[in-house]
Amino acid sequence: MKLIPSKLLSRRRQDSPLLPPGQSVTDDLPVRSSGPIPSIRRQDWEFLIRTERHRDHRWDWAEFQALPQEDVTVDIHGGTGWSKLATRWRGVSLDVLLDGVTTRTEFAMAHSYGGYTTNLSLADLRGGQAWIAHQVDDEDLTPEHGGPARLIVPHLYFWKSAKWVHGLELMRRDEPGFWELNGYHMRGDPWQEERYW
Ligand SMILES: Nc1nc2c(c(=O)[nH]1)N[C@H]1C(S)=C(S)[C@@H](COP(=O)(O)O)O[C@H]1N2
Ligand SMILES: [Mo]
Repeated sequence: MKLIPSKLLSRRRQDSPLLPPGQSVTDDLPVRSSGPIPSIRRQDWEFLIRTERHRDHRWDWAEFQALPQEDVTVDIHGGTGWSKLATRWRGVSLDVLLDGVTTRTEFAMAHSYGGYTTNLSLADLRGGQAWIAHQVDDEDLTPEHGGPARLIVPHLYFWKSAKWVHGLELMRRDEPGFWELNGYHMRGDPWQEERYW
C-alpha cells in the first residue's frame, strides 16, 4: 500500500472533478440508518408499485429475480459529505418495473419495510438512473445495508436510496418523505449541493 500524505490526499480529493462540491471520499460503507434494522424473509418480500389511481403492480421474490438483471458501477454521495467511488450493484432497473405501469403523475414516494419514506420524481427513477438492487460487490445485500433489496438512485444523495424498499406509491403531487420533512432537500442533487431547503 502506498502512503500518501494526508494533506495531499485531502487536497486531491477536494479538487477532484469526479466529486460533487463539499464531498470527500470514504473507502468503507458504514451503516447509516435512523431506526432498527427490519428483518424480511425473501418468501415474505414483495415489491409493489401503486399508481395514483390505486392500481397495484406486484412482484414476489421469484418474479423479481426472473426480471432482467443489470450490473452497474456507480459513485454514491451521502448528504452528510461522504462519497464512495465505483460501488458495484446488481438489480433490476426501474425502467423495467415501470414499463407496464400507466400513470399521469410525475411523483413517487418510496416506502420501506420499517416505515422509512423518501420522495422521488419519476424522471429521476427512469432513464437508466435507478435500480432495485439485491447485491453489492457480488454479495447479497446484508440486512444492515438494506437486504433483501434496496433502491439505488446514485445521481441523487444517498438518503434517496431507500433500504428495505417495499414499493413506490405514485402521487398526484410531490410530498416530503422522512428526511425531507426534517429539512433535507426535496430533490437532493449532489452536483447542485441540494442538501437542505
Ligand atoms: N429504510 C431506510 N433507508 C435508508 C435510510 C434509513 O434510515 N432507512 N437511511 C438513508 C441514508 S441517510 C443513507 S446515507 C443510506 C445509508 O446506506 P448504508 O447504510 O447502506 O450505508 O441509506 C438511506 N436509506
Ligand atoms: Mo445519509
